Amino acid sequence: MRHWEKQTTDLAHSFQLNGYVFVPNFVTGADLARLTSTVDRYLREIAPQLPDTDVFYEDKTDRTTIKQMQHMHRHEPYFAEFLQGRAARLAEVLLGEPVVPQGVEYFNKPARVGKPTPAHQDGYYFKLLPNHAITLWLALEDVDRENGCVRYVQGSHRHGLRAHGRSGVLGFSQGMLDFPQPDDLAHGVACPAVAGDLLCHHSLTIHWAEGNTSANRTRRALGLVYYAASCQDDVVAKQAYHEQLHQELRTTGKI
Ligand SMILES: O=C(O)CCC(=O)C(=O)O
Repeated sequence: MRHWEKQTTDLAHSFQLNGYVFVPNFVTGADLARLTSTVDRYLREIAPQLPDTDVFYEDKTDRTTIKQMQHMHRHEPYFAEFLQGRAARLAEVLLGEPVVPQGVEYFNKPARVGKPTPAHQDGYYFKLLPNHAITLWLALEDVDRENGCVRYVQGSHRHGLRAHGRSGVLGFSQGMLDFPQPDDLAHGVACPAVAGDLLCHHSLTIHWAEGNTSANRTRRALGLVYYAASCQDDVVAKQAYHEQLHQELRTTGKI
């Protein structure tokens, strides 16, 4: 039995209270070596063939600056298994009910050019009723303030969705419009981690990250998303979002 499996009650309690929880050493040893080598192979062999919808570059003219990849479970069976395995069990423990796995993403901030992640709540993108979902963010290398660790507003999942709008940041098109409020900063927590550590956040938890100001360190992580099985699509919110996007594209002359 792994360390976290002996503490599921404490982890679930902390998650319910704070809206996030830190699970050290979620992947270790040979498992971690296999995970990172699979990510490296994916970057080498699969990323160059991905459609524009599944891979984003910090600088489009420089193929070494991949900042995000989506739907990795569709292109590589290892990630599909990883999504279904013990990470899904942990997601169930934390959400308190069965989950429906959604996908695996890659989040990088290349050295020097990796931009900040705008403050947001994942639930703004997910559009669920109730908004009860989780993202497991797995560090693939050491992350700290210098290379842009994730930051949370502790307890923010208890106060509903806040207003979002266009952020202008590729991969995180929507950011919070009224961030930061004084209370956000008072409850802000930076979460450094080492390779194999896991951060788990609720879909209503406000989070963000600074850019990568380091000279030569990347900031690589995987994101695994799970919806609670009881959630339905929020059809009204989805419709309103599509209309808002359409309106923005019209205003900016893009359509
Ligand atoms: O890696 C980041 O900077 C942000 C990740 C994120 O927004 C998420 O996992 O939901």
